[in-house]
Amino acid sequence: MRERIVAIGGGGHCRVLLDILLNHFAHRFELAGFVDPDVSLRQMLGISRLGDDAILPRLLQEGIAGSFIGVGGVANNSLHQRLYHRAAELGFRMINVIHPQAIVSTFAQLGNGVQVFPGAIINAGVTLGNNVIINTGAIVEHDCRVGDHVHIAPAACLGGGVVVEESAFVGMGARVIQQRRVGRDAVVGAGAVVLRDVRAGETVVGVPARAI
Ligand code: JB2
Repeated sequence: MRERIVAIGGGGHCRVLLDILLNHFAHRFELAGFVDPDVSLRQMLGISRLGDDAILPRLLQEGIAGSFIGVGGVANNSLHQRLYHRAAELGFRMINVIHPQAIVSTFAQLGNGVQVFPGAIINAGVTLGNNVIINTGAIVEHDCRVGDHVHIAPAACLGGGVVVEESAFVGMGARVIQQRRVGRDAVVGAGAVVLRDVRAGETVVGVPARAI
């Protein structure tokens, strides 16, 4: 039997997730709809808006037991993080959405609510926490440790053994050389090249990356 699931958030990030689920996982999941506070939204890719977050407990009671966070956010993971905690606390099973054309080593460990987009590569020995986004074409080299709620944006690259702590954001096309650490809540700007550790809460940009 297919698992009934609901998307939380119905913007651009959700569109990519719906596309993956509808095209590749229709045999496993039945998309009941999405919840979003924007009342002007009706449908996305044929999937209906069911209401706002207030209806989530009722959906659970109706047997919609699975969910995923459809909000990505750029440089700010707070909404993505808050919605994940709320859904998990309510009791939803937070599903992983892994595009079949992503390469994920069988020697990588993935948490719950993990999203891996087309063309991403995750090599052996990697650990991804809960609610992590590895966006389109991003590379996570061997033995990286990526904390909860981290977002690695499209085409970003983490060298071997990099640690990205909870809720940090690595922007599009950024590169972090091997063995460096990106601290909790830090932001690495698009295209930056990180040669030294980035402190918690710090924003770095440029080549080589410097704090701003
Ligand atoms: O509290 C909320 C809430 N607040 C905003 N609950 C729920 N369920 N949904 C919420 N939203 C909704 O998230 C907004 O009403 C809006 O429909 C959606 C955010 O859509 P948006 O397209 O603005 O952002 P996104 O996070 O889906 O996509 C951004 O981040 C991605 C990683 C975009 O910049 C994309 O281009 C990017 N790829």
